[in-house]
Amino acid sequence: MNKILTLVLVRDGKRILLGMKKRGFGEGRWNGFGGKVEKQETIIDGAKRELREECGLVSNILEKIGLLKFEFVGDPQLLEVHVFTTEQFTGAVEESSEMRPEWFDTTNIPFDKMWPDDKLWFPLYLKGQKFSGYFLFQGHDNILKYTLDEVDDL
Ligand code: 6U4
Ligand code: NA
Ligand code: NA
Repeated sequence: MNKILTLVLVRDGKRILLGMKKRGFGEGRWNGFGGKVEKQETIIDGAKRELREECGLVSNILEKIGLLKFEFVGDPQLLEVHVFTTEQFTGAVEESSEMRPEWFDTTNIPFDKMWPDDKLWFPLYLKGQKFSGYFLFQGHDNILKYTLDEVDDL
């Protein structure tokens, strides 16, 4: 069975909020906010919870924009990452034990310190195009093959 994860990208005009992951999966990389969906919650509720836990922001208007599947050589479990975005949120950005949030200009996204798939699908995200992708990784740095499609519905 796939492991279901969420990823939330917060936009404020030309800026995007990313978090430096301080521990665990993706440590040392800038990423959106998110994590495992818990048994009793819906995917979107999991996304909202992780957003609040990891950066302090509250949003009730998350728009689904992408579905990403990741496979790692040697690991039979597929990761299924549901990607959301929002421009409407309340609260104040706060550092958490897991993430150090920082605003970036969308013309200056730190792709060198992000998951390598991000530079492939961010251009679609930034132009408002929904997407669906699959990435086969060797370790955490190398993409052996991938597919990435623009979609109308997710
Ligand atoms: P705990 O330890 O419970 O806080 P949890 O929050 O459940 O962990 P976490 O933080 O390990 O899960 O979730 C991984 C996060 O990394 C999710 O937001 C999805 C995201 N992610 C995983 N692979 C990714 C990839 N290749 N590219 C990307 N984000 C990825 O942009
Ligand atoms: Na998390
Ligand atoms: Na979690």
